[in-house]
Amino acid sequence: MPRYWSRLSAPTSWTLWHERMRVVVLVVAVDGAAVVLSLAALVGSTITASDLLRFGLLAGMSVVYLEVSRQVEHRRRLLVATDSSHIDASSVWLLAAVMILPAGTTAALAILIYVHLWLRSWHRVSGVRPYRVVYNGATVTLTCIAVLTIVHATSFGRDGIRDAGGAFAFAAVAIVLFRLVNRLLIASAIAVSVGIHRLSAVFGSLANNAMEFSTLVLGAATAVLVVQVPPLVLLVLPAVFLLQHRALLKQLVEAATIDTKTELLNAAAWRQLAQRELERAGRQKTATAVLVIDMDHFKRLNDTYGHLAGDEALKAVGEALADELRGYDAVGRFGGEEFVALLPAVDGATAVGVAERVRERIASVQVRVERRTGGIGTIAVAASVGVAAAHGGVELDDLLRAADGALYAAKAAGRNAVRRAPTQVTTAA
Ligand code: GH3
Ligand code: MG
Ligand code: MG
Repeated sequence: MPRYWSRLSAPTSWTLWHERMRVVVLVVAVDGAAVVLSLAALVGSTITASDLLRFGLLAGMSVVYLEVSRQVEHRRRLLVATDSSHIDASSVWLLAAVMILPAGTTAALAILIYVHLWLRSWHRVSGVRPYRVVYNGATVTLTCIAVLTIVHATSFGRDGIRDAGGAFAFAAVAIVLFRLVNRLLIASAIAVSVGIHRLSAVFGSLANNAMEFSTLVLGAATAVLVVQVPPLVLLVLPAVFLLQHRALLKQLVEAATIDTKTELLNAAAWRQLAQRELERAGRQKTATAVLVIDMDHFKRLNDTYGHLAGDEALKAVGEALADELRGYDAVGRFGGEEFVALLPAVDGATAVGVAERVRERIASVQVRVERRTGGIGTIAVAASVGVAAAHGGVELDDLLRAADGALYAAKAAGRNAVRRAPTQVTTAA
């Protein structure tokens, strides 16, 4: 038996069964509901020959798209260290199906797309858990059935596409419902498994929503084309590929500039941004300050609570820094347990005040960790901050050296402290 079948068809070996009880219940309930409702939809739908043709067209497009995009996907996985699986274009075909097919064929299309994705893509990716793929497929199938049910219960029928005004209203309603129902199902999984800590966990990030909106609009256009001028539906494919490349580009830029542990800038990206800010300060003769922030006794924290707890602490401190500093302050992780912030148009005295605020904020961070004895506990962390400031253009390394010296003084003074370089930094011409 091929490896992918043996991995998928052995649900007893799924890591799902090691999850908490409520996660298991949610997954089994959603998967079960998707199966039962899909069967009911298949049995209950009257499927005409033209429905079958349209189904074949959409299924064909989804298969062609996935087969061609596998090359791009393969390269993306080599370049981007992320466990996020396939860049998802399936909602193009599924939204179109919701708008023009009966529930039975729509559910069948959702299942076909997910089985194809599994066979040709996901099963090769290490770390992709089969139960999650099945759960995603189930939520998408349920989304389709729910939206179809709502749409058909209202005045929008499958013939709502015949005139321009009707098509526009129908598309708008279908897009909004599709996104809402899908996010609701995803958010409930997040709420049950890890809890909702941020609003973006419910609604998704802005970039993610923009991408999904474009995908769904293409789906609506596909529906109109399938009904009105079927041959032109092929024109949708290049547009979907463009969308995929757009998403790919965003991921590559992020991979090159963002520190995966803290989601702050990585050292190289921070340096570039800092250098640009200093050049501007040179031209405009304005002040610039740098904070170098080093965690206190971090080795001890790692030794006592383990490396994973250390990573959680870095993440929590990164969040605190991003929250405490302004949007245009460049904040980065310089390596290890050391952070840097460049504050444009801030003089030395003000920077000491900011550094003091940052130090207090870090000291108030409570990191959630799993105790070795079981259960969740919290640990406190602290950091020392070195501050250096300059007026006009200086070399970044001179500024960093001065801040490092100040950091050393803060450590020597007993840690959890702020110190400022004794003199303003200048660079010999
Ligand atoms: P000090 O107060 O003098 O700064 O003491 P310290 O223990 O923080 O300083 P030291 O430089 O001796 O140790 C830094 C430690 O940070 C060593 C390393 O194990 C840990 N560390 C560096 N990078 C990471 C990381 O990415 N994750 C975790 N968990 N630990 C890290
Ligand atoms: Mg340290
Ligand atoms: Mg250090």
